[in-house]
Amino acid sequence: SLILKSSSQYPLPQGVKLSYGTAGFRADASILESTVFRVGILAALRSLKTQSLTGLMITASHNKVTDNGVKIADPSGGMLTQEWEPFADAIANSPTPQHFVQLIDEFVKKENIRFDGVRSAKILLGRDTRPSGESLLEAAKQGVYSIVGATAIDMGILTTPQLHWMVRARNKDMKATELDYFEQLSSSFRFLIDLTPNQIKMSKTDDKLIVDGANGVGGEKLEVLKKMLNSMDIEIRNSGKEGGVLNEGVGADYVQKEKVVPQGFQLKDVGIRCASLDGDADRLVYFSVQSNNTSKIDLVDGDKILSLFALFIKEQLSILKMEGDDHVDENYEARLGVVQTAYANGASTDYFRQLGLEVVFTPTGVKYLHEKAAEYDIGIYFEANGHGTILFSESFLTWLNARNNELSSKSKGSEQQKAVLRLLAVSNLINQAVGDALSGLLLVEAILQYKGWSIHNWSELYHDLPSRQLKVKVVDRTAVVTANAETVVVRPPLIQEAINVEVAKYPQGRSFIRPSGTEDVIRVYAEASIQEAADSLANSVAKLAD
Ligand code: NG1
Ligand code: ZN
Repeated sequence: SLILKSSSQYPLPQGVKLSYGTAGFRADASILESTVFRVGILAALRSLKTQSLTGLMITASHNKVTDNGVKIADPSGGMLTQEWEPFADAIANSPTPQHFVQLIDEFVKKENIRFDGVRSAKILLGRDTRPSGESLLEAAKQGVYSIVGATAIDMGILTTPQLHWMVRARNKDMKATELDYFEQLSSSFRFLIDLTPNQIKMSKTDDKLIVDGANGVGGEKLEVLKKMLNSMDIEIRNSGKEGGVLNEGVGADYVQKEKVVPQGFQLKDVGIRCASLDGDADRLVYFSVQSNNTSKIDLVDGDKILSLFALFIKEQLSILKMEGDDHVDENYEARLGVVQTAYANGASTDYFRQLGLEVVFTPTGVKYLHEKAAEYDIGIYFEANGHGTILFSESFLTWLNARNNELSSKSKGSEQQKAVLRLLAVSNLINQAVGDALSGLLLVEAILQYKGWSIHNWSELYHDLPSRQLKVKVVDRTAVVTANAETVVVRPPLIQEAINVEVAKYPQGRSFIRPSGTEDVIRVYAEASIQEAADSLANSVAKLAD
């Protein structure tokens, strides 16, 4: 068969063992060709099965430049369905072309995938700026083309969220080019800004934003977007054009984990609002340079972005509910939910509960958070590291549109109509497929303007509890099994009891361990009322994990 012939050209290197993990396959780029080729086939099969377009993205996000990775976007624009992950693992590790073809035959039968030519497979391909991306994209195309009748559409260099957005838009028969993406973001942003109360004007220094592009794809895309925003003062550093290395001493992962300034930021930036993207622009954090120690930053992480979004949405919902000349039955009880992981700072969770919001926890990994958030009318999810978005239910959007029409005739320009329009604008601005640093950044900027807030005002919403993250190298990370959204270890036995004993020694102490889904390590997280305590708790728990 065609698959047998072409897969013989992509043999699996010796000793490679890969797992689809939290974010697709990732490894040193030099060993990934056969994997990417096979994922090309997988994306085509997924397209045939769903009779829709799928996506394939080549990126290793915040990992080092010599790494790369590959993942599939489902027709919804979200991550590959979890049901297909075991098959993804099986084909990526299949030792010979013959075995590989056999696996595919069996799966095609089991899933009842038909090759009747009624509708052939279509896959949108994208990659980040890694030098290895070009040849890996070629391998992905070869994979796609080994399925008869399949089409690969090469979109070139994109951010991960752009690719996901395009897959979603195409399957909804909406405009889906890169220009459409920029137009949707910029027009909904300008629309939101136009709805900012007039009395609020920013002071000059609060106007400026400096963005660290992680020397990746995000900086160059933001340059394009910026031209369509006209009114915004954005300076982009580490765009990759100045010769810096991708993710090296720069980017959202570095800034969030190390809590230090990225390369290219210095003393003169004290007091200015700064943001940092990761290598494929699906993570966003904000920060400001500390005036007393210019290597240190005040971090405004994913949890705090979540807080700002939740606060704004909650405000708009309460304006909607205000009593006017409307009937109560026109009110829609929108269910607003906040979704976090165990890595969320405890102070953020307390803050949400004080606001009276419903908070739920899922295991680490966007696929879990996204799924949970989709259960609400408005579901907001974020990982502390800066990956997240806001999801709106179809029924709520339908209601908002109907409400807007009604208010247009009854009380045009009323506060209630403005709130409706703001919520609609947010649903167009914020990426509905996956966390997106560029759309997230524009929403943060719009809300700060709306509230007339500096980054300092925002940061003061609550104070993070001091925390520490460590990783422990182990022989077999799968030996650790967790439950309750990864907050409790169920295996090996007795570890959880020992963790509890340590935690009890510290005021406001909290700690958990879990196997990483992307690295061969056990991650340790600890927080406590002071930094020394968080450090010491993390260290003692790390010893237990070893
Ligand atoms: P793992 O390696 O499973 O902890 C990391 C991040 C996740 C997610 C994935 C995918 C932390 C603690 N973990 O997963 O949140 O972003 O990478 O990139 O930040
Ligand atoms: Zn990323």
